Amino acid sequence: MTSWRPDMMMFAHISDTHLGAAPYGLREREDDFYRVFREAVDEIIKDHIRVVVHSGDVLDEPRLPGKPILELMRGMRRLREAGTSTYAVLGEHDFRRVQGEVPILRTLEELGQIRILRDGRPERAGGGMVLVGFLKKRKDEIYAGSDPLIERLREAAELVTDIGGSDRKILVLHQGLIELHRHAGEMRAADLPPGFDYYAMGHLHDRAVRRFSHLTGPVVYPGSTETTGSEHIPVEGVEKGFFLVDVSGDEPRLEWVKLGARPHYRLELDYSRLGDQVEEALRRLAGGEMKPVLHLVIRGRDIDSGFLQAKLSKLLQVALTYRMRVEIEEEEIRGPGKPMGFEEQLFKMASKALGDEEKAERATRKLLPLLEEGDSDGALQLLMGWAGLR
Ligand SMILES: [Mn+2]
Repeated sequence: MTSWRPDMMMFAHISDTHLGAAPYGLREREDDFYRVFREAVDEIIKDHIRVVVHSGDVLDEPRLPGKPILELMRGMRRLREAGTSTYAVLGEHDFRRVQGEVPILRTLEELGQIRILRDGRPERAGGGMVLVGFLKKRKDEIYAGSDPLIERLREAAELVTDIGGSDRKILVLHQGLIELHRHAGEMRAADLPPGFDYYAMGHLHDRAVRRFSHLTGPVVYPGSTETTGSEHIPVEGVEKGFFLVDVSGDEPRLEWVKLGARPHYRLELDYSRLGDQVEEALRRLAGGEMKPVLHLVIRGRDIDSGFLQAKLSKLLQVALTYRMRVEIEEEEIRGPGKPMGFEEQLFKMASKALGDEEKAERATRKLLPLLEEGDSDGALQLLMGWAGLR
């Protein structure tokens, strides 16, 4: 950001840094998470950003060895020394639901390195920005329970309407929206309250910026800063980073800051042309700055795992590691000569079950079509006729 001015209302929105994660148990992958985190801190300091909003999952686990905590503390100390304040909500990876347990982030707060947003309590972040955040809630705490989140959100929205009109209001949540992710989503966008200028979201690891007609600001997921494994991996790879957000105007302006995360590519391979395709991939991926992680999809039939492994292991010349999924192509079921149709198969099965071709004929060619049409009267008459009652 070259056009920064001291009067700008700006913050960095980052999420899901998952420090301490080591996908596939690889040391290189653990270091990737630290590297992009340091890079993010560098960018934030370089751009003179005074406020950082972290939407949760700062750490990968509530209990961690010293290394990730040291990385976090160094980053936070550098930000503090640059005059930058970091505000965070806790994601499910940052704390354990155990009575009396103290989250690691709470110890950093004690040192003045980070501020944890307390449920529904507005916090002035300086620069005319007001933050309201909530600790990660489980599905059963969102819509039910003694103190459902949706009620608290409504209260929070009312609370911030009383705050001066020129202030910018930012809601910080570590929750997945069902509209964006069917499986990882826990709540509906419709249940987010209007009244905020920006909805700083965490939990979903794919980047997303969405507008909903009932809301007064964009709903933004920067996604995780490194690839964690829950993302959709396209053929062309994923991009990781965070947002710089300028809320000084009527509309928030977002600037994407790309981080040097390790590349992840999806590679679709046809078993019958495996050798050629592997060679082609070797040529294409050679000489990259950082060895990628490959997500292979192998399609074919009569797959020999020894042959497969031998061919694929060549990819380790250019890739850090690879994951693979094998999709077996089913052979079509064919009768002698021409393919057997569905009705024919059904008739054969019915004949076998009833032990009588005539009954099977009646059931599949006369009764079934009537039932399929929902003609229960017709079906009943037919049955009564067969039973000699009509
Ligand atoms: Mn996460």
